[in-house]
Amino acid sequence: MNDNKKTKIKTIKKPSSIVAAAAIMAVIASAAMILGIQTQMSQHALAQSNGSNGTTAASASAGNTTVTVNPSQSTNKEFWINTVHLDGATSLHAAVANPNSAQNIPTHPAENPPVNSTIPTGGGFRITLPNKVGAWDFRSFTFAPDQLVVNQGDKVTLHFIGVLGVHHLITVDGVGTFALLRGQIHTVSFIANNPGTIIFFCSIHLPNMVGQILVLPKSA
Ligand SMILES: [Cu+2]
Repeated sequence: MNDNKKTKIKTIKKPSSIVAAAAIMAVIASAAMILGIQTQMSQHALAQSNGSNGTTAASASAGNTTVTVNPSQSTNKEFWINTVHLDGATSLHAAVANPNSAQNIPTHPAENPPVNSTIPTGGGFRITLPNKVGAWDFRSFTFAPDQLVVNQGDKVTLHFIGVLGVHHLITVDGVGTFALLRGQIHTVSFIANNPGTIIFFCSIHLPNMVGQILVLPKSA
């Protein structure tokens, strides 16, 4: 229901003033909520009356309310981008092996890290070498999502969310650079005037903490 609501709000034509926009959006939001509740109730009734076929009928009914957005139309595009690191660790069972507990008996010893592993410098990767019981881990930083697609002329809003990693120093090419700590949200907005690719990256965690915004050319 949230997705439907967002789509409805975003397809409203550009209002003449921000105050008018806020008022209209508030009305639309409450209307969407009421409609959403009614749709849900009628789907429930439909599902009940159709018996075993109810799920299919409800899906078809919801499908009829889909709003089609013209891809060449300029709209506001809003994204929430999390800072993430992926961690791969050796079997912890090997590290906490306890002969008195059947659950903690390791089925195999911890594997060794690759001998000739070449990890790029730049801070985006981290490997911790095996400890005294052979446990080691490997970390890779990234953004989620890291691939965005917008249309030329869109107003693009990016909310960067500090989730994993203590500290990031993020640059959105042509827009600006800012620090981001865990627990912070930093928002940037810009108009995607030119078709092409806009890069965003964290200079502390290169080369892998990088994302791309693909700006599709406006159709003639
Ligand atoms: Cu970073």
